[in-house]
Amino acid sequence: MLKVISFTICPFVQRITAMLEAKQLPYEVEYISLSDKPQWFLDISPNGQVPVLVTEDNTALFESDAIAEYLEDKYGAMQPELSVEQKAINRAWSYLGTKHYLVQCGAQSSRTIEDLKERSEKLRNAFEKEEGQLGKHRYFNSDELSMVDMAWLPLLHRADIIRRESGYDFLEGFSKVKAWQAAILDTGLAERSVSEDFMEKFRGFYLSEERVLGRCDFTDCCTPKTINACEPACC
Ligand SMILES: N[C@@H](CCC(=O)N[C@@H](CS)C(=O)NCC(=O)O)C(=O)O
Repeated sequence: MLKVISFTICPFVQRITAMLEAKQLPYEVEYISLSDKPQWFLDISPNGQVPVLVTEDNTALFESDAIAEYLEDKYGAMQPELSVEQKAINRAWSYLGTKHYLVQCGAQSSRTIEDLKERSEKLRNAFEKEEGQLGKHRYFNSDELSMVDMAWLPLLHRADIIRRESGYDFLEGFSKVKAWQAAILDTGLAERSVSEDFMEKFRGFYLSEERVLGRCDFTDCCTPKTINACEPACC
């Protein structure tokens, strides 16, 4: 059986587990501590990072882009009819999403309003680009799920959690991205691609008292659009 080596709140892992769920492939997950990586993991992960996918032939694959392409090649593409150009475009939009995983982690980790402002702006630049692409279909460029939807799923899932838990909406003003987010969350893939204790771990890390998103209630308070001129009374 396929096996994913994972860290509970890692978005790169979630992209891969979401693909496995979308393709309805059976897999098991082994969680490791990133602050105390086991030697067996270092032996199979040249970059020392998760995800690692151990294939049915017992080959260890690393780097989420490579793993995502492997799953497409080995188990059937999500959009089998794409031209070479459309595949390249999909890869590029997927990359724009995955390139922002750590930007979102940074924004969520902000300890001050100033940090949150600066970091959300970077993240929102990517959502703004998406806003210009969306609108014709249910998902990214089709009424069927694609690689691009899987690459953006962790960002959209986390934006939804942050809005529900803190009132701060990374997607404020992006109506098409919000519709896309709703369509993707409606599939149930976001919940199915994380572990049962995901919310507990996520809250413990990003919504603790140290983090501005944990400390403040942003409902009726600073928003990404007003944050420049905002004197937060909510913190
Ligand atoms: N480029 C890698 C990035 C993966 C990544 O950054 N994973 C993080 C966890 S979310 C990690 O393993 N960090 C541990 C480390 O860098 O030592 C990929 O796409 O797979």
